[in-house]
Amino acid sequence: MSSNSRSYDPEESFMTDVANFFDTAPPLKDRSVISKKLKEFINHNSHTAGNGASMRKIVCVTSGGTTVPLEQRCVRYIDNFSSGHRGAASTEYFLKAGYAVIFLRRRGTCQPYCRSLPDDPLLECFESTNDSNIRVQQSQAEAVKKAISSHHAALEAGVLLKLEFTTIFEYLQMLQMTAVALRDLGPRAMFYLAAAVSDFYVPWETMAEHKIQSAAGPLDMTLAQVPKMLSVLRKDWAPLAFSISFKLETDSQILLDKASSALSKYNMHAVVANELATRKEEVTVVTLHGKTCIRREPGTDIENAIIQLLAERHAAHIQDTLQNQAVS
Ligand code: 9Z3
Repeated sequence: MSSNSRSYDPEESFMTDVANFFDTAPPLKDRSVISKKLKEFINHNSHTAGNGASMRKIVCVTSGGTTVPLEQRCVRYIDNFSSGHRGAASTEYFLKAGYAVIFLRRRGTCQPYCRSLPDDPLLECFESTNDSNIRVQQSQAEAVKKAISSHHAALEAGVLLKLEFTTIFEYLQMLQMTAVALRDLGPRAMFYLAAAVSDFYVPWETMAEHKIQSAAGPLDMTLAQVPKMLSVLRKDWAPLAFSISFKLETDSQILLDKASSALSKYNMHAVVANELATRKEEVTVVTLHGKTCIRREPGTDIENAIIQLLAERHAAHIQDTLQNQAVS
């Protein structure tokens, strides 16, 4: 073996894939605007409440599915299923629990406080009057009032920041920006990663520029693997933050094993395991201390109990981290 030949290092190869992903991704169009919003939001919520362990906690909730474009001037894309209900409902319960929330959602998916409104609120909540004015339909008045006042209250208090993505490229760049911006918060930051993130993608430089032509025959394409950024989040972007990922399966036989392996492989603090068909009724929260099954109680959302449990675990994480820092 020559003196400069090097053996394969999987960690180094992974970090090269991560760097390649970001280097070749199309840059975010409004990066400086997002960066400014994040800075102001974090600054505002770092100075408003308490000190030490009692200071305001900030959670980044991701929500909705990422797309994988097949063409640079995108006509077709692959999508990941997620209505955004989990993220939107969780955001409401986090706000209720006193958290400030960075809500990173797929454009067009469910938003906090809109869950009780009809699918098309503009067309279904309003009606025109005889004198050509517009008014809220009586049957929707309570729901509309509640949605508007809760939403405005959160924005006015500066405890809700909404950011939007569509593609896997936008999502991962925005997650990285958010994580790095939250790093100084240490254990007070939480990541609640409910977005359904693509596992495979077409690297930008190998992607067709124009619409792929059907006259060329059947489409045969190889998708590259998206580097799993969960471990980078834990190791580099925000190592002290309390990080929760979600594991979605359609086969209940493999769900809990896959969740446990995600917990250790990506060094998560908790993995919320859910099955597609029953996700609104039952989840299992997997941590190093064991598995907790949560079922929806009648008259409430399952997210109510999920956030209660995670907020308790997060408080313990903050205490532990601060104690360790004081000792060392
Ligand atoms: C989830 O498992 C979410 O709970 C759902 C929520 C997407 C099922 P809805 O938005 O559904 O309320 O309709 N999210 C994570 C899905 C995911 O892609 N997880 C990856 C995986 O399972 C890990 S990052 O491999």
